[in-house]
Amino acid sequence: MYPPSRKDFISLTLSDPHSHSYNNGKHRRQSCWRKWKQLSRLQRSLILFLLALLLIFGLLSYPGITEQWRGLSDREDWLDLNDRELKTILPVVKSLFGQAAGKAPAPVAGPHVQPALGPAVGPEGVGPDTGPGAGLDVVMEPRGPNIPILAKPPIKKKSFLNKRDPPNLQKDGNISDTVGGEKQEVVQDGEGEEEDKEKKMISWRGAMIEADQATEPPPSANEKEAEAEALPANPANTVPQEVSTGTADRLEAVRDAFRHAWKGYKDYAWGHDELKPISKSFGEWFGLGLTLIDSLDTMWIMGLKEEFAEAKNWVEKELTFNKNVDVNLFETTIRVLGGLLSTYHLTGDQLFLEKAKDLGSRLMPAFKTPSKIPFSDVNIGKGTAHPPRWTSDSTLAEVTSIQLEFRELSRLTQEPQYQEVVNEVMKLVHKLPGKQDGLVPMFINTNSGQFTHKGVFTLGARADSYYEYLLKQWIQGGKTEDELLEDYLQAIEGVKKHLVRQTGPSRLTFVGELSHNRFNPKMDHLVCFLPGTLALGAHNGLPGDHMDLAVELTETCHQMYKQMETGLSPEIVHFNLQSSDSRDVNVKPADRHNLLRPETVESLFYMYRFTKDNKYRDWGWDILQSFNNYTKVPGGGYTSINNVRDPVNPGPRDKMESFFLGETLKYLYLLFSDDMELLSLDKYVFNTEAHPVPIWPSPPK
Ligand code: DMJ
Repeated sequence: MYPPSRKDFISLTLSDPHSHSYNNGKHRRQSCWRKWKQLSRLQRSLILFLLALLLIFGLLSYPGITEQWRGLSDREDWLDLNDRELKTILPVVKSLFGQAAGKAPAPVAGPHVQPALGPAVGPEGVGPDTGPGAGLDVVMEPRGPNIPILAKPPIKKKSFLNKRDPPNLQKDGNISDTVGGEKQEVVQDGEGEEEDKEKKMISWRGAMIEADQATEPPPSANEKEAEAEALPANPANTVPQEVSTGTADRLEAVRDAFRHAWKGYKDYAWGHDELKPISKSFGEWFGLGLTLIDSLDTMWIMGLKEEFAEAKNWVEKELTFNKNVDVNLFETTIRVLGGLLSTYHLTGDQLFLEKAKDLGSRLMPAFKTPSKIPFSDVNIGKGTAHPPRWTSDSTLAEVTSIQLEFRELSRLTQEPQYQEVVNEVMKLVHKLPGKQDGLVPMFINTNSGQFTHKGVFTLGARADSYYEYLLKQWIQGGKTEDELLEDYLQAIEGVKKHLVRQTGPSRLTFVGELSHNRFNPKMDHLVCFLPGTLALGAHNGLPGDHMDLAVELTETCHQMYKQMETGLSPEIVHFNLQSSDSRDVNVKPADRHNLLRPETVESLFYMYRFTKDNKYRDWGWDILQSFNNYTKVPGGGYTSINNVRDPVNPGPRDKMESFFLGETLKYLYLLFSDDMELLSLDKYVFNTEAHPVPIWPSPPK
């Protein structure tokens, strides 16, 4: 080898037809240098100019630098305003452990022995008070020795299986702010500046799929025509507003909405993942009957016996996990495993537990990684797992929001391996460097176990349910797992310090994002889970100012609906920090869609349960009316829409997400129910897909 003799040259590769045999680095560089010297001054200037241009483009595509250039000036003022020392948290932690928990710290060593299950839930006096196993106290028998199936995972190089396409990141969506060097939005407004382009992406919990990745063909011309007819063109043509607002009427209105959604699913998508209500067809994601399973416990709670019986029959006869299909670990866990476990708890029917066990064991290969941070995808038929094709990273929220379900599975089956693998993830994340005052980056590498894409913090897509599950695991486990509480309290302090701000015009409190120390007043609708979680924490003895923040954020989430022409929130809003401007909320054209998401009604449910303030019910009622007015499809089903600002043409997207039945309608029903014992928040904790699992009974002292 010839070490280069000098380093102060520009290395250019100029094609030289006579230099094929050249493979010596030093000679090649010297030759380049000679060529360079031989170029005319004009030629050299031209090349240097081009290189400079390339460099500038390269720098501009790096978000942190871009933001500095754009010169966001308001960040520092705000940081000063909200600055709090972490040390203020620690006494809280201490006092909490002394008072609220009232116990010496004790890590969860294994599953609790007996689930103390109450009788099956009967809703509002109309529900299935008798059903398979209703009223039974289910006692699980120990299943023999607890042998973890995960010994030391083999250290092997990551393999990319070509099962999923690379991401097509949405320019103005959530992920693109950090991935692939896309520019981050740092200025407000911009509404009307961008073209209102047809979006090809559908966002779910931060991951993106192309609309045309679905298995069915794109809509034909006829289908498009049908689409135009299917949705009412303006509110005058819509279903008349409910005039009565009594509790019973509201409950019945939610049941009606569910029945209507279910009718579409049953008629056109039975046993498939999602209904496409406009084209009267279906979409397949994992081929597991997602909507059907997500809906089971909602039907039970609403007392829809007939519908439940039909669905149960499908689970019994048709549902199989023994199929060669790649599923997303997180989505399958929260929707399918969570749905089966909660239905088991509500009904006591062993069928659902057996299915849950089968699925849980098939998801376990995801954890066989060098770092023990699970892969995003598992083939439940083959028992293989892999990351997405484009990266060996997993999304942080995805690997830290499967714990409630796996832990519960261990408790029910007396098989500790499920709990062990997910607890290990939490332990690793707990001590990982790269957090900022408890806030976590959005990605984690499955090989190294380290955070990647550091410096970007959000409570929205890709990070949200990490925070939710810190608190909920702590509650599930009987408030004994100190590290979870510590991480949660620290994170909420981090949120207050770095992400919470108020709008200029009306002083609306919101949660923005932080990218390399630059504040971005952007908030995903997904963040609207936070007020409910904060309220749940305060209800469980956490600081009172968490509840104050919850009240303010709930108002903001309500405004995200109220200020839109359809009364429905967009996917993402940008808040106005300037007091001179009269608008609080701006929406970019690419963010105007509504996917029938649940987060705001979820928080309304928690807020009503803890305050009994009727305004939360009224806000929920308004939202239900808006769903009926702008997303209800005649003939059956509801659809996500493209434009919440255009009541004349909201732009149906032809997709009913399973969480509309699993979460949105369930939370609305619970919001309007006067029965506080219907899934009492002192007995159950809801997973991030609204499937309730029991809070574990305290171990015997
Ligand atoms: C649901 O799948 C879950 O609520 C998840 O936590 C977030 N995304 C959707 C609903 O918006």
